[in-house]
Amino acid sequence: MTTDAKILSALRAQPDGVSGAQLAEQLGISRAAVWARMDELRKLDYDIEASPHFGYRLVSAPDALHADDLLARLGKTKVVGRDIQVFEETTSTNDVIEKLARDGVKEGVVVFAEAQTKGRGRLGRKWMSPTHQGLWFSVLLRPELTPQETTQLTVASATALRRAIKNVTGLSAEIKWPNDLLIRGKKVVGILTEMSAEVDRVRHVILGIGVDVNQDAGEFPAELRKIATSLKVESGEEISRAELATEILRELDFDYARICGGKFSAVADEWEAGCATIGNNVSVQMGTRLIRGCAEALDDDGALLVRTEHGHLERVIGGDVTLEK
Ligand code: BT5
Repeated sequence: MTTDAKILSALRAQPDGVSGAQLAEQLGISRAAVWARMDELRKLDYDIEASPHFGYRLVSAPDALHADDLLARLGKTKVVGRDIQVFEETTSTNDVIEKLARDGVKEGVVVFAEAQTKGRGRLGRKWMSPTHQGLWFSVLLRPELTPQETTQLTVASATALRRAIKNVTGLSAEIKWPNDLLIRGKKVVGILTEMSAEVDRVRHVILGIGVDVNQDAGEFPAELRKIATSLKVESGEEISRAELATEILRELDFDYARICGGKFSAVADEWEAGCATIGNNVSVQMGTRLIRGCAEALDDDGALLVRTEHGHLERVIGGDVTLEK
């Protein structure tokens, strides 16, 4: 943790105030150095009160994402969020992680961008990533999975995101296989899983996650208004993106540990319970092929099992699913 992350962490742990002397001792720096760091944090819009009696007190934090702040809020995790980087703007956070992966960086690093100029969905589709309004981020993972098993990670991400959204906003989102979370039928989260693999071994997986947080309904472009929503629209309240971000990373870390520990079936059970797809009639567009049927379950790799109109059980590992009414 950086010094600023440690300071923010200490301020959060003692909301009534912490003395300069105590901070200096805890951090192994002089009181003057603590004072100087507080000044820098204030420049980043942290409202930090200083009084001779109570010491330093964190009154409020800005809504902007700061790596130090996120690390301080998150605390220790097993893998996800071991390192966090925040960019004001980038093409796509998946691109940034791809570079880090090729440089041999360890798994668990997370890259957030306040805005993406080339945010992408699957099959070259665009992902709108307006400045400061959502969470646009990617996670580098190096799991010991076969390429076929990586769908498990998309499934795990969806369950983790669902829990985090529930914990922070109270909202219940529904999962739509394989990579969407919906609220009242409208998309609020999209997940893009990209990987680099050999025939039977995964080199790395990049989980790219987009969460619509604080947009107002009218701020979505016309083509998205009918199909997309934000947590603010659904809850009627502005959401702290930093709080949501750390809750998501914590839940992702938990589910990643479950997957790595061979407990995918527990994740899959939870996924099925929160899933709008299972038990429903669906049509699935897979390239040029369209199949229709009833989505019955997930298999052990996270693929969707669809009983077709002709009674066959089809294993679907990719494609666009539409829920039939
Ligand atoms: C997805 O693709 O849903 C995956 C989206 C992943 C975005 C994250 S953000 C961080 C990381 N960096 C990236 O560059 N990407 C990832 P797909 O299922 O193909 O859905 C794409 C479709 O969703 C588009 O064609 C639009 O119809 C719709 N869409 C675009 N922007 C949206 C938004 N902000 N909210 C809801 N729907 C959106």
